Parts: sequence; C-alpha cells; structure tokens
Amino acid sequence: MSNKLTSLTLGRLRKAPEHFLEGELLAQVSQNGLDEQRRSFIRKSFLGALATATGASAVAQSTATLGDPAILEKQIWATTLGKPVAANPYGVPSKYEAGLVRRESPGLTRVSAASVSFTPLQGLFGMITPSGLHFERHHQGWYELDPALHRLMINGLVKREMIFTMEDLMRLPSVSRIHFIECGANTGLEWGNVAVPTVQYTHGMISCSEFTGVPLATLLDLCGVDLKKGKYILAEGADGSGMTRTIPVEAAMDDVLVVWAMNGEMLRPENGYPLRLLVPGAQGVSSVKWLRRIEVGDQPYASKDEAVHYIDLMPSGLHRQYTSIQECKSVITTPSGGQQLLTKGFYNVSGIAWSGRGTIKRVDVSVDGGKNWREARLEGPILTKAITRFNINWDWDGAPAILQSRAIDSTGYVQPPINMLREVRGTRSIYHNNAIQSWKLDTNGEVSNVQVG
Ligand SMILES: Nc1nc2c(c(=O)[nH]1)N[C@H]1C(S)=C(S)[C@@H](COP(=O)(O)O)O[C@H]1N2
Ligand SMILES: [Mo]
Repeated sequence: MSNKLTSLTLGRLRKAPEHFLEGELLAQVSQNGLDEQRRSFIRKSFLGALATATGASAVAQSTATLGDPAILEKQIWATTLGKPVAANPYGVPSKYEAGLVRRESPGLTRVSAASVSFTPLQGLFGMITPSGLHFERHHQGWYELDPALHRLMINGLVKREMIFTMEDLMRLPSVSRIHFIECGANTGLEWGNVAVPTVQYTHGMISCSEFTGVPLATLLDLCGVDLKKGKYILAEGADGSGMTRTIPVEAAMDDVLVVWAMNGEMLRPENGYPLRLLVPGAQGVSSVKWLRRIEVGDQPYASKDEAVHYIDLMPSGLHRQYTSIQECKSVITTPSGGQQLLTKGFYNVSGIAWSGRGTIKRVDVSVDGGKNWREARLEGPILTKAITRFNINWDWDGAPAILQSRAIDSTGYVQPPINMLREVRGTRSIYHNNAIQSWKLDTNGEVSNVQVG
C-alpha cells in the first residue's frame, strides 16, 4: 500500500492506482495507518526555491520541517532488540509494500482459468521485474508440474528423436540472459479509446527477467536437425490448453532458449515451472510454458493459437497472420494514471522502453502533448530485447501538462502516435498496440489516461 509514499521518485500520491478497479483502497489505507501518514505528508510539505525552467537540474526538496519528530525522536527500532532472521525462510517484501501486487481485471476473460494478472509497473524500478510480480497469462489455468515426471521430446525432421528429463537438460551448458516477455494483447484495450485508468492495466502485460536455460540450438544440434528441410518448429505446452506455436527455424537456431530458471531460481509454477520456451522479442504466446515437445517441420503449423487467436484484424476486415514481433514501445510509469503530484516542483519522470527487434537507442519525453521533445537518460545496461529504464528531470510549474514518451530502437524505428497507428491498423485490433501513451496532468496534480496525437 505504501509503495508510493516511501519512494520520493513516485511523487506524493493521494491514491494508490492499483486499487482503482477493486475498491479496496479505504480498507487497506486504514489497515496500514497510511491515511494519517499521507495527510501529514501534505501538511508538512512546502515548496523550496525551485527553478521553473524546463530541463531542470535536480533541486533538493524537503517535505519535512526541521522540527520533524521522525528525526528528533528515537523510534522503537533504535531502542530495542530487532527480530532474529526473518520468520519466513523465503523472504517477503515489507508489510508497508503490501499494495504492490499483480492485479486481475475482473471480467476481462470469460472464465477465471483463462486469466490474466498485470504487473504493477507504477511501483517498479530499474529493468528487472521481481518474480512474484511477473504478469501471468494462462489459457487454461496454471499447474504445479512434478519436475520428476516432466519430459521434453524433440521429434520431426531430425536424425535422432530424443526425450529429455529435467536432469538431462540441466546437465547441458547453460546461458543466462535478460529479456522481456510481453503479451501480444498488452495495451490492447486502448485500440478503440481510453479504456483503463492505470499503467498497470494499460501496459502491465510486460515483465523483464533474467532467464537461465539451454539454447534451443544446442538441443536441435544434439538431435541432428535437418536444416535443409526443417524450416519451422512447433512448440507444445503440457497444459490442457493445447498451446502450440510455430517459430521459424532461424529464430530457433538464434536466440531462443529452453529455460528452467528466472531471476536466479527455478521458474515459478505460474510462469511455466519446470520448463518453458523463451522466444526473445516475440509476442508472449510464443514463449510456451510447461514445454513438453518441439517438432521440426517444413511449413508453418497454423495451429489454433495462430489461425484464430493472435492475428491482427485490419481495417479491410481481413486478419493478418504471423506478425509476432513486439515492436518498439515505451511508457512513462511515474507519474502515470491514477497517481497525484501534490506539489509543483522537481520530479524525476521515469519509464521503460523496449523493442523486440534489438536495443533501445533513444527515448524522448514531451510534457506538452508531443509539440516539444527532450532526450531522456537511458539507464544501463542496455540489452537487446530487454526493458531499458529511462529517466528525465522535470520541474512541474503547476500548469496542465500531457506527458508522453517516444522510443527509437537500434533499427531506427520510431514509436508511433496512436492515430498514425490507427490509420494503418484501424480500431478493431486487439494485438500489437505499441502507440505512444499520453498521461494528462491536471492543475490539482491528478494524472489520467488520455489519447492524443
Ligand atoms: N502452455 C502455455 N504456454 C503459454 C500460455 C498458456 O496459456 N499455456 N500463455 C501464453 C501467453 S498468451 C503469454 S502472454 C505468456 C505469458 O507468460 P507468463 O504467464 O509467464 O507471463 O505465456 C504464453 N505461454
Ligand atoms: Mo499473451
């Protein structure tokens, strides 16, 4: 709940945006006593001498007075013994951060097993998504698979069809790489018009982790893949959704991984434990979870999840197929929809950018709805097909503003405004919306989702 209050980079926030759709706000606020804390923040806040020019340099600001009891008085943690090592042997976040959780959007899918939970991007820092906050997308619910009973079979156009146990796989030379997974439907609700209030719901179907596993190329080599005839692979999941996806063999031999670990530990059950495919840069559905079989074939498989789902409805009424790369995209996460800036003055505007085609080369930020742009700082490491964090200094003069970010990737591709994308794609798509996101800032500091440009 308090994730916003403890981090000054997020501004002082009146509302916790993640609670918008659930109406739990008041209950949690009183539980954690944050209402009072928040009010005292407001009471104590004052404006320092602030430059109002754009392109501000950081200015020290304080919302506490010199007589603040929080600095003058010894707290209980300075006068008593602390606890022994954490009671929960698997560490959990502070109780003051309990509001920072994945959230579902009730009614988004027809049955609860066909579910989505969104990553709370508004409360994250850097490029890595904590494993417990990685978004989830299940077509038929998740399972806790017994790794001792799990097998990976490779068949089709190979010299030797093989079946691997988890132990067989984990004996092979492994690699660790940082990549994003973004659902093709991320930001899909925004195709028609403004649909949801917060960045958790507009963009929260992206997460970025360090994955460890074996390159698929290693396994295909072991099986003696026939690269003359074998042009595509089919990846199949062990869940009842019959999830099968076609992947071109060039990608399979390039950077596709068969992974068992995420952020230094075995995959979480909901993210595919004990084994998943990772197809860097492609829409999330290609990264088949609970991976049980890879078949090498000579043509695309046109399975249900590529013939009926994950195809883009074009203005002509026809669908286009196999457009699986996630194009260059970015979004400002702070300040973002549902947050509120309580004072004028200095802010570190922060966000994330990514491209399924390579690295992020540049991110520009506008505070006037796209008329003027300034280049943001990119925080390293800048990795291919991974999230890149950007930051930019800004002095808010208290006037209404429209905040946008525009990313450019290593191919030179520039993230488009929503209306430019609509000219080509229409408004009835679900997938592949990589448009520039606009956040409107009112004079009272409230931030809301709008569509501009
Ligand atoms: N076997 C299987 N793999 C799957 C899915 C699924 O339902 N079953 N969902 C896919 C979709 S649509 C996405 S966006 C990603 C989401 O991965 P995550 O749940 O780890 O975020 O997994 C993909 N892999
Ligand atoms: Mo997805």
